[in-house]
Amino acid sequence: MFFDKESFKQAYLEKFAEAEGKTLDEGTSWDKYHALVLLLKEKISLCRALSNEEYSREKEKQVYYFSMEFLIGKLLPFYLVNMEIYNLVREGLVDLNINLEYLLEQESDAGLGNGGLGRLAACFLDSMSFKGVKGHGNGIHYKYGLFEQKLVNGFQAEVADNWLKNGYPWEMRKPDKSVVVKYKGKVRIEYVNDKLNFIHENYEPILAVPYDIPVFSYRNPFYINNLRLWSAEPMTTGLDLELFNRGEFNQAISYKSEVEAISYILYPEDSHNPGRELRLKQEYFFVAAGLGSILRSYKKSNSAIHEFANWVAIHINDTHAALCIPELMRLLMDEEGLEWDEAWEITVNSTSYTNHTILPEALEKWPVVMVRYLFPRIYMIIEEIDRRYRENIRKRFPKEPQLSDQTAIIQGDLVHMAHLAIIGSHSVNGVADLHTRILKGQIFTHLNQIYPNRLNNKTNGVSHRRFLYAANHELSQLITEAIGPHWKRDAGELQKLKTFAYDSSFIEQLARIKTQNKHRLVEQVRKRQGIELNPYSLFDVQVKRIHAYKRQLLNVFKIMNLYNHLKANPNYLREPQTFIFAGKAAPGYHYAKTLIKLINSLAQKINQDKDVNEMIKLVFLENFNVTLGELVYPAADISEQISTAGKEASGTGNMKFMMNGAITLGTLDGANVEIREAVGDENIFIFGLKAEEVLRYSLQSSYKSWDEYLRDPQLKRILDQLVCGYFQDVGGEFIPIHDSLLHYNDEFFVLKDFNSYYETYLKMLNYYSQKSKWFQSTLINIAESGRFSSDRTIKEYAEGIWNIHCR
Ligand code: DL6
Repeated sequence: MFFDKESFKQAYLEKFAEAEGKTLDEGTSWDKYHALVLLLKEKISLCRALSNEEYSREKEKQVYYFSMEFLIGKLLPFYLVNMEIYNLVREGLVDLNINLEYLLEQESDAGLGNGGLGRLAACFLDSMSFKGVKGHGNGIHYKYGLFEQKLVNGFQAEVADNWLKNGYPWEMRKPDKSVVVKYKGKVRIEYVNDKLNFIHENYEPILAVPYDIPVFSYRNPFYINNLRLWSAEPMTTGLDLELFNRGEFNQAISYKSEVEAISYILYPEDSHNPGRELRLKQEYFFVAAGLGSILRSYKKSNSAIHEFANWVAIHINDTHAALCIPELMRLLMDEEGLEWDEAWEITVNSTSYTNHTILPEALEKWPVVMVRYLFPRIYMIIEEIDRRYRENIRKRFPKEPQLSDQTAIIQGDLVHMAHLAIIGSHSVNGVADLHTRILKGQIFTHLNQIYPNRLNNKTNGVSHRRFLYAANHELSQLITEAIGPHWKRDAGELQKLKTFAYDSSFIEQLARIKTQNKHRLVEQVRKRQGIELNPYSLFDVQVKRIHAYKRQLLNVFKIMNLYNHLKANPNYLREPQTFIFAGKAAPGYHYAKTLIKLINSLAQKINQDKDVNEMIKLVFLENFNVTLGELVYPAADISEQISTAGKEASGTGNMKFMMNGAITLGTLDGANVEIREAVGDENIFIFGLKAEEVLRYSLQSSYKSWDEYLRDPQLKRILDQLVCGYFQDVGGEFIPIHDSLLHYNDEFFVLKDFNSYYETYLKMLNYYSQKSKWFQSTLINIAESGRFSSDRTIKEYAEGIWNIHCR
């Protein structure tokens, strides 16, 4: 990239003058940031041009990862680290009187995702590039990302995330690569030369224009992949000049606005199906645009359409992209002239699907009428897939006549997208062992019987280069000094750290770095929210989307209980503690928003109470995003992973905390189960019902939350405090929470698990007071976190699903 600081400075000054047309002194921080990104992008483009030559010389299979969400966060700091020029650039800029930190602040934290699913997609992009997989992202160029969260009087308020307001210098608009996406209209069927032709007429054409973002992974200039995000635009200007000239401005641009609405906003829902037409239009939009462009470029370099599946893998990230299946069928039959059977074989062989949730509300089902109206030809194909599927199942399982109905795609007046995705893919994977077992045994039992080899597990992973190497400089340095630098390439090498478990100086350094990272976070919290935290206290952290099944409420109850005890006995706790929450609630999810208010009301009460606030503090961090996560994970001591067992598909925050040395307090849910296997019982704190027990209670309806309330005086007191004027700043806001527990029988077993959670927490506090033991456990967590790197996951996807060998 740059040989030394001087050559960087020279290149930077030239780029600045050329791009900004002013002197450095006149330049704003944005100008300086902009010039730096342009300079790096130019270098990346050069590498890419060279690697493209490689591509064509050495033909390799390409993967396209279709996802509605890519939560990529900031690219500049990560790419500087990946290019190993962070210090060189920082120092070069210092010479020019520029502070790199200010420039980093200029970049939008591109929030094109809601949570785990979108961040996973971004980690996969990094690992695909790193592992030498030609794997590209395909998604939507949302004008507004996930909303910005503000706290107003303790309530969540949502502000549009205008991440593109100054432009986004990493992206490149590619109008010449646009694709026309067709909605609505009618399908006319012609019979010509013994062949049926399907002609889509009177449709509404929308132009899908791609924006490309380069994916540059750690020291790998040879595999610069592409994240392609599609923006919806009218075919022509979209402006009706006649109406405009008559002064009818709104009508004049109404068509343009209607079209652009398709890529306007990321739905702020992760497990609630908004069920709106626009969302379904979005799903088809990026599918049709992506596949159209893939097929076009495939045909440029390869004329044999029947070999498509040997060279192209289409991966659908949850059912949001399941329309890939009928759309690929349409392209292969209507545009390439293949017969049904061959098109089907190619489609199934090239497509694979990942399921990320078992929550029934997130398993998409779309009304037949809506699908048929928006995409008439696609609906015809879905109907035909469904018809052939039913016929085949009736033949294969004559003694089980109900099987075809139970597993069909069209069920009554709904299109079952997960069934479509399973039937039309050669591989379906869950995201953690437990999750996959639940998919096989409870959710898709019949489909698993029909396709016994199709369902498989690929436990999630996260980019250890982003969440450990780049996010935690001091710890990374310590690790490198101890075991050498190779762990950045092979996270499995972290295991070597285990030899330091009894090295007291190493253990002390771990403790020192943790405190340093707490200082960093404390400073940011002071700056952003004006709240003073104690960097010498234990940091107990729960950051993730706010959802009933993730049970932030259980954590709140723990804090209320500690507070109650502390009021009665000031010596109840040995060491000061800081409780940290962060996360967004879907705007329409009233319960989750009430939880945020509850946390903030409790924070107000505790933080203002002089009797306790030397010992406990509670803070809700505003606007959780990737950048804030990178600050929080390194500072945490306790990682709260307390979902109701069986409900969290995997979790990935648990992995990010672990690699930064936080110790998990969790249920046997999702990937926590595998974290326990990795670190051993001594280095994790597990409590609560197991998934089988939760299932048994639910099936037998044998759980009575009232019994728990009546049995446990601590719990009774807390529940009463929720609704009896204990929180002075609210009226009856918390009654719905109280009712969900007692009148609706506590769906997520908060009361049932409370005791075990609280007892386990006290044990953890006791363990924390034995600092050398605690930091030994910290070390074991870091050392065993290598298996949760997305490099491992991508290798498994490549070899087990996409049939690609990777390094
Ligand atoms: O697989 C990534 C991530 C998991 O770690 C979480 O456990 C899971 O809740 C999340 N799922 C979703 C649901 N989206 N849909 N549909 O975000 O996926």
